[in-house]
Amino acid sequence: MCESIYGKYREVLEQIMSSFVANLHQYNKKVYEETGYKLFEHLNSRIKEEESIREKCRRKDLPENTHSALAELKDAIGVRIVFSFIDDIYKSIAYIKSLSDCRVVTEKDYIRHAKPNGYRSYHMILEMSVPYEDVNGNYPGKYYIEVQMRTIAMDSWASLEHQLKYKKSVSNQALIVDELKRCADELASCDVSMQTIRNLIRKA
Ligand code: 0O2
Repeated sequence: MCESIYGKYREVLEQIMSSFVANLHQYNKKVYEETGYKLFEHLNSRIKEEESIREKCRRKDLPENTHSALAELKDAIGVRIVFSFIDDIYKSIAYIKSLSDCRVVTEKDYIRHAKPNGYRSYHMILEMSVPYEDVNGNYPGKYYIEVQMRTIAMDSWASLEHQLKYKKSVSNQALIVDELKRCADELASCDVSMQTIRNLIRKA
């Protein structure tokens, strides 16, 4: 069996991911204790699978090695946080930005600026400064985490749309694409209404 592309850093990646996830759960708990409401519904985290990261190296014309996987590509660690309400996404972004060991490398607000296909989500690449050596020999090391934040509606839409990618030939492709776009826009409008209703309930 060939060696993992993550080499000796695999365990470090797991540790960085668990500590970031634990921090977010802790924050969710604190907000719940203060307000009686959860900030986010749930979160999933993963180390990108061996084959996916190798395929991404090939797609980006990078050598298939540990340096590419950890320093050139920045989504070896992925965390997806799913919320009920849009405002809570922006509140969590502010919290993540306030963390002392974390620097935001890129941000893409596909919520305010949806992709043409209707995809909505907020993406951040974080550079974490951690007490482990990194692939460039730095200590503290720099490791990256891709964070995706979206509402429950955006999340179920993205899962459905993702299925299209894995279908080789789809009959009615154009119709499906149109319907997905229509559905994304309707869901976005419901997300805004849900937020407004919550605000009204809180004010009442
Ligand atoms: P996977 O297997 O999900 O991780 P880059 O990461 O820089 O090469 P890009 O497209 O510039 O790619 O980054 P972006 O826009 O931040 O998207 C990164 C991830 O968001 C993708 O990861 C998808 O998971 C998700 N995503 C982006 N656009 C769409 C979309 O239109 N539909 C769906 N369902 N998901 C999307 P990967 O690496 O493509 O794949």
